[in-house]
Amino acid sequence: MNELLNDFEQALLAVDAVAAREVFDRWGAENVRSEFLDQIIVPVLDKIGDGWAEGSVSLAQVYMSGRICEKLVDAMILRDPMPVRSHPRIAIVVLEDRHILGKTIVYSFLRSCGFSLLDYGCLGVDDTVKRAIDDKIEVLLVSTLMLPSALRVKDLRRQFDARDADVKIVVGGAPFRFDETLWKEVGAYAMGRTAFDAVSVFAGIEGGAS
Ligand code: B12
Repeated sequence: MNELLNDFEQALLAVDAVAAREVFDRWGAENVRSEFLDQIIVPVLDKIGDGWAEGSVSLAQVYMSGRICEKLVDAMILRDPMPVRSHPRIAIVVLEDRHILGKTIVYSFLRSCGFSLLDYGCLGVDDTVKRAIDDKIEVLLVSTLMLPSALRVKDLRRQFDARDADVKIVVGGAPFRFDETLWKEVGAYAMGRTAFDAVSVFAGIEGGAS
């Protein structure tokens, strides 16, 4: 496991997409392929992000690491989608942020599990509120990677409440993984650490949990 993590990190830092793919294939020979996301991609990108914050990794390396992972995720997730199932009206957005990889993974993963959802891309608070109300969204998945963006979820909640819009906000992304209570502070309905968590949140909503 450590060897795979290390080899994947070295492949990303060297901007070597072929070597990154080779690590993914090695993983897939013995493990559940979709677990590559949370077991390898997320921790390695976290580490690369820390390296950037400390000054040992360049922004270009961070950027290219994200691009290589995006391509890998696209290739692995959308292969065998399940039939569409019935569920609340769902949309996903990257709020006040440009870090799209987590959103892309959650979106693709949910679609591959048979959920049909709208993808709003990257939007600010006002546009998100307008679109969610126009589309009669019942569950809004919000991905943020920067703390200031995560804190804007409070404004989102306030604006929905001011319009009497019963939209359940489910949050995810690094700030919520780093601070386990932040989702409550910003008024979210729930938080997911991984793409898989979103599915259990929906199960709770359909089962009447609140
Ligand atoms: C790649 C990256 C970039 C890339 C983004 C490429 C892209 N197309 O997305 C680039 C180079 C462009 C970039 C730019 C910047 N970045 Co940056 N970046 C990262 C890095 C290294 C990895 C992020 C990532 O893609 N992770 C992999 C994905 C798959 O993980 P994830 O998003 O967490 O998603 C998983 C879960 O969280 C969950 N999930 C995510 N969303 C949701 C939503 C729901 C509903 C659910 C259920 C689950 C869920 O599911 C996913 C899969 O399991 C992080 C480090 C980190 N620790 O996160 C820094 C990081 C987020 N960046 C940071 C910063 C500061 C910046 C810049 C401001 C740098 C600059 N000075 O320009 C800009 C800002 C861009 C902007 N306006 O948004 C900081 C944020 C610090 C903070 N506290 O706010 C971090 C934490 C780095 C650091 N250690 O300082 N960045």
